[in-house]
Amino acid sequence: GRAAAAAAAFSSKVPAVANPLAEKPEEIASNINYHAQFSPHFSPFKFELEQAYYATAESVRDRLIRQWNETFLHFHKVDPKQTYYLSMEFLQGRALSNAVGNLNIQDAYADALRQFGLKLEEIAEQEKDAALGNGGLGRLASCFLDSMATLNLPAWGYGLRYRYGLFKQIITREGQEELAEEWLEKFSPWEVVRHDIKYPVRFFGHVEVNPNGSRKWVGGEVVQALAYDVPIPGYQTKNTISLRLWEAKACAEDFNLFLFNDGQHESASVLHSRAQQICAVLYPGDATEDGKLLRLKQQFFLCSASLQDIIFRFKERREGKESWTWSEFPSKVAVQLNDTHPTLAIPELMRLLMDDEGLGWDEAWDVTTRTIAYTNHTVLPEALEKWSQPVMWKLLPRHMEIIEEIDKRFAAMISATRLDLENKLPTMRILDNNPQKPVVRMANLCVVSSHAVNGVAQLHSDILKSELFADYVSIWPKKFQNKTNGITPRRWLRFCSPELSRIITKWLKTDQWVTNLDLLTGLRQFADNEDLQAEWLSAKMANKRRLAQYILQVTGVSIDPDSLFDIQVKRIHEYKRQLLNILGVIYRYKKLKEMSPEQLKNTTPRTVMIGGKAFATYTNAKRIVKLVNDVGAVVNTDPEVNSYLKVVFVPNYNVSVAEMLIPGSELSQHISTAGMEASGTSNMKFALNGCLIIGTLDGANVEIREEIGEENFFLFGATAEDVPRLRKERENGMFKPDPRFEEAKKFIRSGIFGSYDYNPLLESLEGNSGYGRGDYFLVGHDFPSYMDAQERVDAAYRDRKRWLKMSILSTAGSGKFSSDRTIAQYAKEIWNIEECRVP
Ligand code: B1H
Repeated sequence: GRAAAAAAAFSSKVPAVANPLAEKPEEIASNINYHAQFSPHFSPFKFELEQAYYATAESVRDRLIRQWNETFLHFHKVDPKQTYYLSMEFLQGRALSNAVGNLNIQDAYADALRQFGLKLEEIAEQEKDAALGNGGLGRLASCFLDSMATLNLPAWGYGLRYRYGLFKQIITREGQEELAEEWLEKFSPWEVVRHDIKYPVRFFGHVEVNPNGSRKWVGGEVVQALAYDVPIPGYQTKNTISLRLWEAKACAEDFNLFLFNDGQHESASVLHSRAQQICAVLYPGDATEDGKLLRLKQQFFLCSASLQDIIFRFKERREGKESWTWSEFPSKVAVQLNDTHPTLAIPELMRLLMDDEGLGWDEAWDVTTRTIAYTNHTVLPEALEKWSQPVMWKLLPRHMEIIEEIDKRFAAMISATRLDLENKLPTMRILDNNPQKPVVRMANLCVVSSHAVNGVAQLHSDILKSELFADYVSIWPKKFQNKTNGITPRRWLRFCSPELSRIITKWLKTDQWVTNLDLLTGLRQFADNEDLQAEWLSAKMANKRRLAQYILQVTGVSIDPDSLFDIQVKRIHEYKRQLLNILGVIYRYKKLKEMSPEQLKNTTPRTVMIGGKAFATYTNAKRIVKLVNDVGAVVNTDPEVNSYLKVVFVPNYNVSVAEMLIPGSELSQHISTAGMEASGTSNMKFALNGCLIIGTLDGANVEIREEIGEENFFLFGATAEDVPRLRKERENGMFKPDPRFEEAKKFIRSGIFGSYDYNPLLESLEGNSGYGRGDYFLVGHDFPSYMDAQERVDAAYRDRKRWLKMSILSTAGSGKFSSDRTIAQYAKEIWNIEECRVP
């Protein structure tokens, strides 16, 4: 059929002339044809979807490379101050549709592919997601790269080239199972290996003291960091910046040919396989000592390679200059730490400046602190990194000396001050010297060594100042800032919902909103307009039908596009309270079962979709996944009520799945226990796509509600301020559960959802206190107000005009949440960098 036709077109119709700058569809087709023949990855004369994807991607890459090189040269010539964004995670997702969209050549490519009988969207779907991250923190890094390129900022991303990204989730009878996701299995057209960019990174070894007193880290094992660059095109600009991902390679001489020829094949290549482990997987399990050590090695590998590269570039651009000093470094370099994962950049920069470049402590410290800034992304105690001191002494002996010195000088600075008298020093120090378990507190090291520390939403930044970092605020009141997160409007509206985008452009009479998202407020004046509402509804319906198609394909469950599409997608975590959602669904199901046919007719039909991955060793999270699937299996096959309620677990939630779900959503749930979700970013994506939010006053929900108006937000639950008191009351046995909450739990216990043992999950909600007990996340407390809010949702949905108005106002009020705004603030208030546009 189509593949044969495409192959015929491929071999006959198109002349084999390649012009990488082609703009006309015929020329683009010929360029694609050229790549199909001369950049082969498969046997000749095959031109099915997969081959067509590679040839198309390579054709698009030709265009990127030209402007990418120009950007690099321009930055080199101008030598502006540059930002380096260090992150253990980048959740890039697919690149092809983003690249043709940002270059604004999607129509030409769609036309060209049509000549082969192919559709651009189908070709784009061939691409595997680059999932080098876990969730919001990694996706934020990727949105930031898009904004930095679009704003023409001189900036780089630095990360690791994991061979296996985040696992692939499949759902079996047992619940979630994890499979390795080999995104590099075949070949990625979006990375270029730079064989000339290579740095040695050392582990273990010892410190040598030279006769002049200077110190040197020697011995141990050395691996090479090899650069792979990924082009990041800006939207409608030539500027194309780089995401540089490091791969670990053993040195050639590490292969012991003698041993190998002696038949000792494994021992001969032990150093090779040890090097390969470093970039094997994102977030290796760290339950064991070896796992922890590997994770620490990964972090140091990223920091050391990136800083050597940054220093090399700084020196290269100073070459031939009459005189320069290291004190200029912070006026050319800003390093942003994406959470504490790259904290080792601090002692590594100190080491490179002192031991390799010969600076004294004070000078090196001044340069380091003026260069480095730190973003905190969570206040959850279990996510605050603490590394064992003995492990660090073994792996990084010179860095531990430096950390000790930073700690000593910090303690001296505090000693005899009010903080010391109030006995704050022990918790403020970087080293926790508890003899049972001495650790390095990475967040404290970051706060002490950075010139700026920021949270990711106003409420979160306030909590950092009043709780986690409160004691430091009196010493450095100006160090603490807020930078509310954002999302790129290109991927998260313009490309994932072309229908809605066209309507917005038509009513605003401009497409400038794509780079100036505040223009969306212009929709407010039309929120009641019947013509806009009709167009809005038809775009939503088209997106809902596309989503229903997808759900049928991946789960076999058929859902009704006329029902209310209610979605909660995010990592599965108890604080995010997917359990509250599913308990609400269970209660709804029970009530539907009790209704007369007459009553049933008056209910609002709902399709509840829940998706997300549970960390492989997080047992309660896996139980929640299982419960959602079990509830779905019962509800969806219950003929009495299944036209009023469906429950779907969406498997393998990732960036591409999000691009399908979010445009088709009408209600989304952001229902974390107040004070626990630092920001959330999918809340912004949903609101931007005209989806209403049911949520708590947590993270960026607070600001979203302010922007779109409280009447357009379904609010419920305790406030962050209430939470500590409510937890105390709960411990003191003062909590009286709502009967609806009891009824929902009892329904699970009745066994209606199967024989799986849900007791541990139910027990976590009960008792007054204790490990895994006592309802730490206040599901029971918030349940009644959650159910009330759900009733307000149902009522609002029955009034179609009112709902559409609220939906339009959600989009209209989302302008603040563009990552362009966020990045402009970082650039001005932390990095002090300016636009450097390629002419
Ligand atoms: C966020 C993480 C995180 N905060 C540890 N912290 C990790 C912590 O692999 N690890 O060890 C990985 C990730 N991720 C998220 O960051 C917050 O929970 C969200 O609320 C926030 O929107 C996002 C971006 O700021």
